[in-house]
Amino acid sequence: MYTPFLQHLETALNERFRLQRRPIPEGLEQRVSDRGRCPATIQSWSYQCPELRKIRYTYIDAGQVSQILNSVIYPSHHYDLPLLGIDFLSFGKVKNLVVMDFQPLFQDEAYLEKYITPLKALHDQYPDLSQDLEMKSYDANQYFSKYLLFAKTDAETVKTRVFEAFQDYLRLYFQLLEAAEPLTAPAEIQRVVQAQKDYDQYSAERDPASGLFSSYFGHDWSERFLHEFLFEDAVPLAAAAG
Ligand code: BLA
Repeated sequence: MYTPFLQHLETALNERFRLQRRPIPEGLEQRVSDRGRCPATIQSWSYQCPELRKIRYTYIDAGQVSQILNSVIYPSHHYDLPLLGIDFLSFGKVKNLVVMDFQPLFQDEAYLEKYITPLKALHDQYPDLSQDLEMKSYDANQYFSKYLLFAKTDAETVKTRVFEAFQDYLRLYFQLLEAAEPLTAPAEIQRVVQAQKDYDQYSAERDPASGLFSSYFGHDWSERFLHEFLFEDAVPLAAAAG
């Protein structure tokens, strides 16, 4: 379902950046489960380059049962750019949930004007993919922009409109990155370091996928996947407490 998206993401990255593999902890790169109704495979990739300190994407293929593409791009700490967040989920071909956003690190006016306002023109082209759905796990006002794509749609629309929107959002993101001025003041860079860490902490604590991971791949593997790969800069709650 999302294979063309995955291929486009890889091509777009390789056209623009000199990617280096970023190591994925032992055992987390790939896993196969036969617990569900359909065998499920989860596979992840991770890269870095001078402009982007962590690019990660994950594909879950459980055949007819579910197909998921999830990705986050973290710019280097000397860019205060939003993170690029992608979460495309299909369950049984009938339920398709697509989310894509420039995920703001800060919510002040000046920041939003600089990095989110440029998204408006694109967003306006896809009213069908901007459905104002309610978020249950996340707070829509933290790490999300008002111009996110957020829709429940059908498989045909995924292939056409969502694929177009995905390419457009990705292109604009790379344009903003190209135009961005690197930060030089240590305090400003430190602020970005902290904001990206806070994003990982927030996301690790709320990720609605942990139940799905556990059911397919077991609790222990899922915890490792969450804390050692997806959101590796989050401090596990138990460690934070004690
Ligand atoms: C929702 N994302 C979900 C759900 C799952 C995942 C299972 C719930 C779907 C449902 O309501 O039935 C899946 N999340 C994943 C997977 C990974 C993950 C597979 O992190 C990792 C491999 N989620 C993101 C990113 C964004 C995001 C980067 O990981 C930003 C674009 C958004 N996912 C997002 C939103 C929802 C969601 C907004 C709806 C949740 C809500 O209602 O609060």
